[in-house]
Amino acid sequence: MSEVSAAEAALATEGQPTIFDKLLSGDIPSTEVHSDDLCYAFRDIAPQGPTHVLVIPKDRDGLTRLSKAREDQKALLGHLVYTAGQIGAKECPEGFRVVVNEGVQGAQSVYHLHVHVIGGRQMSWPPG
Ligand code: D5M
Repeated sequence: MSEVSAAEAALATEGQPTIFDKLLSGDIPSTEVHSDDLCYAFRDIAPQGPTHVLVIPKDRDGLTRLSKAREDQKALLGHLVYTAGQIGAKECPEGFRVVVNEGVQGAQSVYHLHVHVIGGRQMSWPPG
């Protein structure tokens, strides 16, 4: 398992195309978990648990990070979280965690909003 360091998070560039664009276009491979009109879910390349899935909007449309969400994107946000819950319920019936990392101190490294679904092991609190 790897960690996103503060330095890596600080280096991530907001507003530029991200690796998730290449993943959505199929230029780089990913392991699909779910796909619909609005979102794509795939397995994280550096899993933090037996299940680690990322749910992303297919159209980033300025949604680089949670704090940049517009009022007209509320339904999309709901859909992303709903989908995360459905995936978690299916793969991790004993429980799971849903996380959105935000900005440098939140250790965000990819500026295309994504919802992490992590589970399959016992979690602790608080997070690091
Ligand atoms: O999380 C960004 C996440 O994106 C991190 O957990 C690794 C994951 N990642 C990065 N590149 C890939 C590819 N190519 N496939 C699958 N997963 C990937 P953050 O919340 O921004 O720190």
